[in-house]
Parts: sequence; C-alpha cells; structure tokens
Amino acid sequence: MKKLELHWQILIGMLFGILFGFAMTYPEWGPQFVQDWISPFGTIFVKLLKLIAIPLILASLIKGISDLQDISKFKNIGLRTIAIYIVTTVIAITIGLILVNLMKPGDGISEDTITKLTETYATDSGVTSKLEEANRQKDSGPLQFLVDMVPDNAFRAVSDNSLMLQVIFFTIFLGISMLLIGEKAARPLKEFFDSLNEVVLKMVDLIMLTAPIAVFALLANVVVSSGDPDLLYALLKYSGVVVLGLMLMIVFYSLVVSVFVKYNPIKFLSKISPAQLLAFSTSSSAATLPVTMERVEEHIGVDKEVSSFVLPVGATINMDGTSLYQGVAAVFISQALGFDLTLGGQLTIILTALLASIGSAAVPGAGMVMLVIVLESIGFPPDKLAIGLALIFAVDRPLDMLRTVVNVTGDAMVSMLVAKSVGKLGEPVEKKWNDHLDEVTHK
Ligand code: DAS
Repeated sequence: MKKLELHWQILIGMLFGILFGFAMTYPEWGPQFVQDWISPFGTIFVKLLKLIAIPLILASLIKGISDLQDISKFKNIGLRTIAIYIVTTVIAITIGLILVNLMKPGDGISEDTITKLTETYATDSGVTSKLEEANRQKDSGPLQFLVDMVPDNAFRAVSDNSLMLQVIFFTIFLGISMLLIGEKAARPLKEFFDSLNEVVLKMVDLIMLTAPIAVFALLANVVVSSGDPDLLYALLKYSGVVVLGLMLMIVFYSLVVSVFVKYNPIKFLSKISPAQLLAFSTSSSAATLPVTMERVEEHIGVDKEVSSFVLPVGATINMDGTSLYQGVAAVFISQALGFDLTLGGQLTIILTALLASIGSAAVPGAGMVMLVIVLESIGFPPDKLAIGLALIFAVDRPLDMLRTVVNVTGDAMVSMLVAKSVGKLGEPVEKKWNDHLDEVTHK
C-alpha cells in the first residue's frame, strides 16, 4: 500500500489520540492508564527529537557559516534575521494588546469563579513550580538572557539541551573563526561537520518513523490531563482572544510570503504542515526544529546557508506566538483581578514581552514562566501572582500547543524572507517523505 505522506500520518495519529483521550476520560481508571502506559511513548519521542536538536544545530550552523566563505555574507544574513525577528515579535504583541483591550475577556468574571479557580489551581504544583522558575529568572536583569548566552564550558553547553542559546553562541563563534583561518586550514573540521550533518538528518528520518504513534500518545495525554471541563468554560473567551490573535499572525505571515517572497501562501502552509503538526503535538520549538529545517530546505528551497542560521536562532529567540500570548494574558489577568493598567503599562508590556519571548526556552510551558516577568514589569501585585497564573493555568497547555505552531511558522516565514532577500531561495528538491523512509527501511 502506498505510504501516506508524513503530514497525513501525523494528522491521523493526532485524531486517534484525541478520540482515545476523550474515551479514556470516562472510565475511572482511564486517565491514569493513559498517563502510565500511553504518555511515555510521546515523552520518548520528544526526548529523541530534542536529543538531536543540539548536534543538528552544531552541524548545520557550522556548515551554513563555513559555506559562506566570507564574513560579510554572514553579517548580512545575521543582521537581517535579527532585525526581522524583532519587528515580527513587536507586531505580534501589538495585535494581542489591541484584541485583548477590544474584547476585554477578563471583565465580568464573577468573584466565585475566581475563588473556585484560586482554590483549585493556586496550590497546584504546576503553578507554584512555574512561579519558582520565574523567581529564579526574575532576579536577573532584563539583559540576563544575553549574559546567559555566553557559555563558560563549550562541552557542557553542547551537552545540555536547555542551553540552546549557548550552543548557538559557541557554534557561531567557532564558525566565524573557521572562516578566519581560511578554507584550507579549516577543511578537516568542515568535512567532519558536513558528514555529522548528514548523519543527524538520517537520525531525524529514523525518529520520524515513530511520529504517528508518538503524536497519538501526546494528544491522548493532553486530553486526559486538560483539567476540569466546567472550569475551562470560564476561560473560553480568554482562549478565544489568544486563538484569534494567533490566527491573525498566520494571516500576517501568509501576506508577507505572498507580497515580499512572491510565493503562494497556501503552498507555504502546506509545505510546512508536518512541522506545524509536530509543533502542535510536542509544544516544543526545539523538538520541532529538525523537521522545520528539513521542510524549509527540501520542500521550499531555502538554501542551507540561510536556514542553518535563521531556524536554530529563531527556534530559541523568535517566538511571535508566545509574545502575543504574553501580551493577552498579562492584560486578561489584570482585567480579571481588577488591576488598572495605564497606557504606559501596556507599552511596557510590548518591551518586556519582547524580552520575555526571547528569553523563553523552546520547551513546553516556557511562555507561562516568562509571563511573570511581564506581570512584574507592570507592577502587578506580587501577592496576586499565584492567582493570576492559576487563572490561566487550566488552558495553558492547549494554548501552548497553538502558540508553538505560530512560533515555528514565523521562523519558517523569516527564513524564506531572508533567503529571498539574499538570493538564496531556489527550487526545492521535493524529496518525498516516503523516499526518506524508503532509504531508511530498504537500504
Ligand atoms: N512551547 C514554547 C515553544 O517551544 C512556546 C511557549 O511556551 O510559549 O515555542
């Protein structure tokens, strides 16, 4: 039987996962069964993808930089990329603030709902652990993420996945130095990283063979652990504002792709759909990065020189979905708990949500941890922080899945924009996923 294309395989795995998850919410033993016997397969899959994210960044970034041959091209791509990332993030936050002020989802939430939510979630370990994590980060200044970017131990940086920014910093430093010693002297190192790159991409193919089962497990677990249904209703309007904002971001990206890249936006969304579905299932830009790179390079035609820099950097510092969510959530919590936000406070949110989204790690739930930084920046009463986070905790996971899709889509769009602007957007090799699988399963 002709194998289904990857995105159909993932979609089917997701649908069955959601149906199975709902089915398992009925029997008493259902949720526990899913968490004990099904969910681990999803966790293993995400761990495998994150396992290779670091070697992939190392190999592809070195290959990308050393292929440039000279520093000026690297500077050219780097500056364009960072500038576009900042602009798209500020646009995302502004869209979020406009919507949340127009739709006011936080107004009219009754006192007893707040009390009920507070009792349910304020002591929830999920909330308190995020507050502790945020407190660890908030003691640092707004530029702490810059300081954290510089590793003090190259080999530890490469080995610890949560230090992706440090790996990127170290790799860019190594790549530039390779350019400076000249092509002949750097050749052995370049050949090593070129073959490492090939090996890691083959590992992605192997891991993706398990994608349908893995997303089935991930979605089943999300459904059984998505909190008490009637409480979710109280947050429906808030979720609606976030989802509307995220959808507007997808429309914005499609317009940019159509107008500035002269590329069919429907085709763009279809080509990156496997990466979007994976971002939705894993809630992790880091775990999705290997597939985002493969889709953008092989199915859209972005040259590796561009994608190998733009995508790893984007996965860690460009989170338009997260920054939009942080803008909406900060105002929603202020509205719901009666904290008056001045216009100055809203403008402060634009700056701190930009910094907070840059500082957010590319892993599930990172956006909510950094939300505390945003709330602190507008002078939100510290004693109400736990209630504020508790208020949105129930729906954070589904919204995290959606904002991660926007984060990944934004990175892919920027890689096309930068490639187009430096003349590195070519014809895709259009390698069908099945060719990959055939290579893997029949060789
Ligand atoms: N889940 C994060 C990511 O991987 C985004 C977030 O937590 O907001 O992009």
